[in-house]
Amino acid sequence: MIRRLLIANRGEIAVRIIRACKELGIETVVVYSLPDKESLAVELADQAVCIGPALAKDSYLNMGVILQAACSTGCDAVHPGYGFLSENARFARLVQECDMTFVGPNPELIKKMGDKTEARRIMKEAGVPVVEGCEDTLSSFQEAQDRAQSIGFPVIIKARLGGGGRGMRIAYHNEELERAYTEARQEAKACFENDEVYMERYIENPKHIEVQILGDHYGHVVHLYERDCSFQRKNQKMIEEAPCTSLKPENRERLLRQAVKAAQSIQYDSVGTMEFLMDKQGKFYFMEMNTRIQVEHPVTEAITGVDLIKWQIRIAAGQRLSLNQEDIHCQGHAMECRINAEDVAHDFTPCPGPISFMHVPGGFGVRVDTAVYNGSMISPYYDSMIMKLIVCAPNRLECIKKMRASLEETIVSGVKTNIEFNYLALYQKEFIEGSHDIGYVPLLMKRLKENGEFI
Ligand code: MV4
Repeated sequence: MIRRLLIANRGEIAVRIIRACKELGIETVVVYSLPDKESLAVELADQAVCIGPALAKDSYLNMGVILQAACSTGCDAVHPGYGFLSENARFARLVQECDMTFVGPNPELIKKMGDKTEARRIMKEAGVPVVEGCEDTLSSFQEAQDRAQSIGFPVIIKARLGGGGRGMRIAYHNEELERAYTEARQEAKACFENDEVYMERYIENPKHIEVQILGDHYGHVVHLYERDCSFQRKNQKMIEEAPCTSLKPENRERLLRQAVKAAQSIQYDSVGTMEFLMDKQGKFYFMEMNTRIQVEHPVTEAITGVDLIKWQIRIAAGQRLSLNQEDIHCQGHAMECRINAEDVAHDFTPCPGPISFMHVPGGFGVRVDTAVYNGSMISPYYDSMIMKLIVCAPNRLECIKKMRASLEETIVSGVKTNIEFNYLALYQKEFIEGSHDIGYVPLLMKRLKENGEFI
């Protein structure tokens, strides 16, 4: 088993990992940047090592200093959390070369799934439905035109090394294709230092559904049901829930079966997520696989009662996944609201600053994951999420009501937040029906502005 684990992350996920380690009897070392010196994670970990200044590239993305911190404190494992180095195959490999356990999948799998055309090929091979599109990257604009002709508009151009929505452009007509192609390549080059792009038919107004997977080193793979993450804006999820109520039972069964089959086909050996889009006809298509723990993992924990971080660590340490599919049940409904320090009225611009006062809700079925406290500072250098509010109840409507009550109770003073926006969403017809798709947030924003909110 692991004795001492380094957490290469910050904020609420660092705290979440520390808590899991305490329960597992593992000592923790957290790394931090200068502005994070007073953070909750630094307070709660057994040891803390300063790794540099605020800019992520000089601290939380600096592989050299992080590995040095891990070695010099005698760690035998590294947990990357989400974001930062969590899907960096080179980092994972370096951790292993330092004779430490990387808490995540085999680095080869990170690399494979990070290459979106490769992931598409693998999933297609495994018999998982993928959207109509090209199996290879586009070699010229001429090829893009030919492909678009045969696929039919609208099409989407995506970066080979992309994911999470960066390096993507949609073309609704032939006239928009050249620009989409050029811009996608430019953005891909800037973000991923690789300008290779590929093309798919664009699915209009789908739902974003993802399946939580857990696999071990011995070929045992299970799913922990699905999440509906359709309430999002510019690829930033805002409300996530489990299960997805608009999924017909027969489609759910197929989706879950396909996701497990996909994970088995690559011998997936950690926590991971298979991301799908579901169109208006209820057909679903594999989009990409996330080879990390995700922000929204607590909604799955709430409906299954399974501690995903503890299993992620145990599996990395070589333990067998002793959960069988028959033992994993989906009970009730869970929902997460991400509370961000942002100005909703001004295009959701981040709003860093000091938290002068904060009150978090509680009660039966309410969980708050945060690293923010009275008097703490929201730094402009990192993302603006200050807390995750997760509630669970016997059914979706009760869950929505509990979320409303919890949001009413929440107080965050000193910075602007999206609390009220989330609250208003929970009273909208489409949200209550569960019929909202990935295009819903801008629609809701327009409606609220017309009603005199957020102007
Ligand atoms: C798509 C798509 C529609 N059609 N691919 C976004 C993140 C990445 N995981 C894949 N994404 C999408 N891929 C096809 N063929 C729609 C999305 C998408 C999206 C697109 C534009 C604006 C917001 C979006 C939110 C979620 C998914």
